[in-house]
Amino acid sequence: MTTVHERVDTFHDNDQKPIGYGRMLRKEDPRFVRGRGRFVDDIQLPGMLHLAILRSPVAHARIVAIDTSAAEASPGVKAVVTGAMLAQQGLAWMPTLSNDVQAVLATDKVRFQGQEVAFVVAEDRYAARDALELIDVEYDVLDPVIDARRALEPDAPVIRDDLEGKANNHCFDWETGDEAATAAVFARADVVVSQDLVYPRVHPAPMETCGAVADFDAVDGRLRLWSTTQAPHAHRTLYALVAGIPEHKIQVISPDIGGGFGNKVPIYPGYVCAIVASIVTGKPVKWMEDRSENLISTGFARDYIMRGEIAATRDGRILAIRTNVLADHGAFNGTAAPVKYPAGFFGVFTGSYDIEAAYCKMTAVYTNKAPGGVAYACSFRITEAVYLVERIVDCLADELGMDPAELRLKNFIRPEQFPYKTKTGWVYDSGNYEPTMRLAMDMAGYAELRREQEEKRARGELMGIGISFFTEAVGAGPRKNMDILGLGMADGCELRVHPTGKAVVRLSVQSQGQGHETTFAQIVAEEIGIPPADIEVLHGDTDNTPFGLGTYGSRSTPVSGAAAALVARKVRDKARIIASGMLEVSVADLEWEKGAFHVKGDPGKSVTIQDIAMRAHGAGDLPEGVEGGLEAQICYNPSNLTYPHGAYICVVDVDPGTAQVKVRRFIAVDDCGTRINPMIIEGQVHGGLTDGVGMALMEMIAFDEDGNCLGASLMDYLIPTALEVPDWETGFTVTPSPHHPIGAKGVGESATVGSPPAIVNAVVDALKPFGVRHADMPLTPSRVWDAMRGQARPP
Ligand code: MCN
Ligand code: CUN
Repeated sequence: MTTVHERVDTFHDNDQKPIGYGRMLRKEDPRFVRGRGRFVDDIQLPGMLHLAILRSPVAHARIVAIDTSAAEASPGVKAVVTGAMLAQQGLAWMPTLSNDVQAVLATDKVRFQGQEVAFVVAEDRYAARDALELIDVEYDVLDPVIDARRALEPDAPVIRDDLEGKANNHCFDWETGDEAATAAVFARADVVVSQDLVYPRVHPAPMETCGAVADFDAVDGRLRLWSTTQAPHAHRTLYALVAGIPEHKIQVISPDIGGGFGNKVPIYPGYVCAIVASIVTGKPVKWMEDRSENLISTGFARDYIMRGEIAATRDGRILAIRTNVLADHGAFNGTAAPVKYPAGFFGVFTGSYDIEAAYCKMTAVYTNKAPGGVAYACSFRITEAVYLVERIVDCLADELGMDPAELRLKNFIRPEQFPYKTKTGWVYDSGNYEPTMRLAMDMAGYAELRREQEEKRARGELMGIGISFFTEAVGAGPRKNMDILGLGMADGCELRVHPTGKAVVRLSVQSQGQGHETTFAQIVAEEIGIPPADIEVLHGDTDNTPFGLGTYGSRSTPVSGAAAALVARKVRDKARIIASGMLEVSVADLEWEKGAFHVKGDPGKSVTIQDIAMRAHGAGDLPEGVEGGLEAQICYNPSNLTYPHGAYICVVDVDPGTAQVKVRRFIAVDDCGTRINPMIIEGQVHGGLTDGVGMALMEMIAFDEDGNCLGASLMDYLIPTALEVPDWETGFTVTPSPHHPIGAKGVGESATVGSPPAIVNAVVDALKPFGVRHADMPLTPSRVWDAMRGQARPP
């Protein structure tokens, strides 16, 4: 383990050519800063038509009749399609990524406000939108179920009466851990603390909304689809299954993506509508949703109502954690998680602590709200798990009168216990928690902050210090127990070195802003000694990249990053054989040093990778049995996930007059194993921390009792800006993953996962003088005010 000192070849100019990991500027940025990115909405095809979707104005209603005649007569309109028309082709319903079905266009009922009811295809976007208003839909409005707690009441209206024999709103049950063993530990514990917590429904709100351009060629039966997807290969397979078009005739292209944050993992009805529209009209068709459509109808996140319980000894040894969760999955279960994990990786709710027993019971329900249930930098529900454990550990510290840092330090899994099997069956690959925590405390000046807090409290000022310590599980597979709709979670990768020593690496994962064009070039550069500037990274096009399951759950570095390193080693192995022929020595007599093989003991006798590449393609003999060319392809199946960790400390000031929370300082120490590009990692962390401020203090998708979504624009659904966030203070430790070829762990979601509990813990800490032990997110001034008043002690 090392601390803040970086092992870097620092280089800020891509023309310099050091090999290896370091703060290389992003190769993709020259096109982005010049406004030359190519996003789905930039795609213009000759004769292209535009599609607009009519959405339900109500949350729950039976569709009595739809009259499209006026819309069809509207100028520029080419087609108007309803659910009934799709049903005739067997296309009204599609499978979701979690083995549920979702309506492409509603046929029988609408089940959430914003649900897709019909679409118009017209010559331009305006004509299409205008015609929507001419479609006349008669609804028979039904009572909606908005609160998950209401969903299971016997008299609650049944939402999914499309499912055969379904007489309630139950979606699934799930449990993990040992119920009896946990109950036994709770029964003998000195101290038991329980707390109800709500993780509100929030939205990823990427800058680019979702959209697609479909181009079906009726002559050769080929479909090209540009779409905003984080998982082009998985989507292609699903389209093949739904539309009956053979897979090799479908090309899914995910060009530049303007942020995903999980929002672009699911398949949305709009994508399917665009495909259908292109088939029906014989023309390319573009669908691009607007901001409101994105906010009200696409994959939301969280929406967990949790009860957390923690058992401990009087002196602060945590013994067991138990939780009961009510999960709101909306109208269709559109969760994107490995099939055997309907609650994602929530099972890591035991956190970073060495405990004796744990148990979770979860019930998931349908409600009249938009489908989804995983998106938003969550590492598959680890956000909720970390919030649960880090909040109840703080509640325990409060109960015991112990310092929350001290309580955590006392209960950490110790370095010699790794690999550590948790009580819910996860095997943490590596970790060294105490130095990470101590570094964060040093950077914060923890003891000094506590003294300052004490002085301020004496003066009636409200200052809070919040800690969170997290362990994430990222990098799904292994394929044997992780798949999406039967597709195993392993990743292909291909590397071709051209005759002049320039290379192309083809990835199955997709970048939506994380800088893969840079970091994957760095990984390959480190292994085969070709400068990153000479390595082109290709992704996001199923015709031109090997199969793989895509980007989510911060799996790119753990899975595809490993694949890239290994494919480069495979190429290097071949290069070594060619080099032995060129230098006329045996393979065993060669030594590799960044970019060249030389004869052992004779560094003057060497050939560079570029020399070898030319020989591999050129005239002249190659060693016996060696084919020409210098390329390789692999499919990497990880043996385990990687388990990054981090220690976050947040300092807030709460205005006692207005209840406004100001995040004054935020210290984030992350450990993602070997660091490929520290600049990119810091960017990922800064973004995730900003997300955390949003969720903790501002964001929530709210509904009124009729099921109207109250956050249909960014005026109402608040997201954080530079004004709400402090200057982030980041640090790091390095505990490599033992099974990853370069020791790297994922980091893309760490900060979103780790920061909300730190902020909430800080606010609750600030409100301690009022006897507050918990308050639910988002901690808006009104909620903080209520917490202060509701629980204020009599003077
Ligand atoms: N990295 C590194 N060293 C490591 C680990 C990662 O240099 N030890 C780099 C990687 O090479 C990559 C980036 O950090 O460039 C993130 O890597 P990783 O943790 O593997 O995560 P993914 O690339 O799989 O990205 C997905 C993750 C997820 S799931 C969400 S959600 C999210 C996130 O990344 N969405 C993002 N970060 C985002 N960042 C931007 N700008 N936009 C989004 O939509
Ligand atoms: Cu959960 S959001 Mo990211 O895994 O695509």
